Amino acid sequence: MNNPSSRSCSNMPVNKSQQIPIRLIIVWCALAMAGCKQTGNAPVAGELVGARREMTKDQRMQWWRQARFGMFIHWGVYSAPAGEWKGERVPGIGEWIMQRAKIPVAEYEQLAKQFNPVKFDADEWVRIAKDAGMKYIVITSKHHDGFCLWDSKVTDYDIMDATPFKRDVLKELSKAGKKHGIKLCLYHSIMDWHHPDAQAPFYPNYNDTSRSNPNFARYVENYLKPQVKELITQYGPLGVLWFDGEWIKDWTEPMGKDMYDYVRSLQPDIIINNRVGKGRKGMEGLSKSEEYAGDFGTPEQQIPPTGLPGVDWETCMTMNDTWGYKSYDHNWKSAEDLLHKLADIVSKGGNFLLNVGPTADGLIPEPSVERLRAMGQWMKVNNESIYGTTASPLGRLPWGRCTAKPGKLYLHVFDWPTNGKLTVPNLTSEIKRAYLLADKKASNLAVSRQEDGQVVITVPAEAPDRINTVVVLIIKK
Ligand code: FHN
Repeated sequence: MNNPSSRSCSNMPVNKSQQIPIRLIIVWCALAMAGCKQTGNAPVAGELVGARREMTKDQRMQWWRQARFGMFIHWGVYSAPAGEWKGERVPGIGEWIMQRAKIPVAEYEQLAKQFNPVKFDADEWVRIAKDAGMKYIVITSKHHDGFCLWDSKVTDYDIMDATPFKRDVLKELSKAGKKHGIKLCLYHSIMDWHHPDAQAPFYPNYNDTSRSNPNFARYVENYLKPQVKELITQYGPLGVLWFDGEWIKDWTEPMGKDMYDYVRSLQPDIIINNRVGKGRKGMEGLSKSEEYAGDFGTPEQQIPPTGLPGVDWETCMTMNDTWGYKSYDHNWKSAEDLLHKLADIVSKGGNFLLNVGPTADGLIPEPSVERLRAMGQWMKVNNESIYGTTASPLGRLPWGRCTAKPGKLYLHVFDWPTNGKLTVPNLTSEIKRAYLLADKKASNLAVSRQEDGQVVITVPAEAPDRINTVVVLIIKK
């Protein structure tokens, strides 16, 4: 009597000829996947990976280019001292307090013992991002101080083993993201001030870029890569892996390329920023050339002066002057300024990654929530002029910015014409129709072309939205 399980586990009548092909396909898939994993080589666009064809870069970047707006979250044990050490205010960005206050590893580790964010609510954070009109979240899984916000098997210096909180924050955010349709992305620091094979021995100057650690390769193979694998395989699929801290002496472009391929072999459709390698031109953030590893450029705290046709880039920016929470940093940008920056960035073909620095008890500071709420109100009415748009074809505009879609232009008017005449320079296309995006009836606005070729649109005397009113132009393709 045959043993059913050995022949066909489903007990369905299966004829001999049918059995072989199915098994063969399964074995072949496994081999192909293993081959890919073993080589750690990034799959090539169009290549068959297991049973599916590899995505082109355009296909991989599609959701990201559509999204345009995301939330950056800097959170960790540095949120507890909140910019003060031993009663002294420590200048500079809050997440660098270990370096700025020259705190020895053993002393800094004690912070984990007091990190207990009982007010942390993953759903609440994801909802705040979603209601602001953001489509993805990039959270610091591990920043330069080495503390890990997930249950890592390669260290006890994490939220499960080193804190009284003992909840896997990344697991909860991953779940909430799936529930609310917000893509989870992870920031991960290559530089590590806590690990003995990385920069810990450089104390008191952990960020000493002239020094090298002879055991750094061991850190990469036995710690950095295994943790990256944990993050992708246990909290994925991720949208983006957002590397940082690549400026250290021991990190090289070949290591960056190897890491890029390794990560893509674990999740072929993932997107990886250009800080995986050494291509970044400082805070300007764009890559020196296409040779360098990474899928998009990362300007920091600045916006490129012009559009960059064919280049994927994302400006990351703070709402005040720090990424990690500082209790006394109240230098908040206004919601108006942030909305103008969003339109400016998208009008140049970029994404905007706007930061929040939650408190040690797990709350996003109220001034940040207020500004995100205001941005959300504008996005509710005007998101068509942001999502999936491309850079302006009109160059500089005196009263605002412009974003584009095939056959459509979105004029973002910051300075409303008091005479009710909006003049649009450099627009040669034939205009079919013009209307206010906020006007549900989309009533026609009068359009004329002056002798000097400039287009004039007659608009209401009052701006429907004093921060940014969008006028839509339907143009001949
Ligand atoms: O050193 C970090 C800093 O703490 C912060 O994380 C920013 C965010 O992009 N990146 C580095 C500075 O370039």
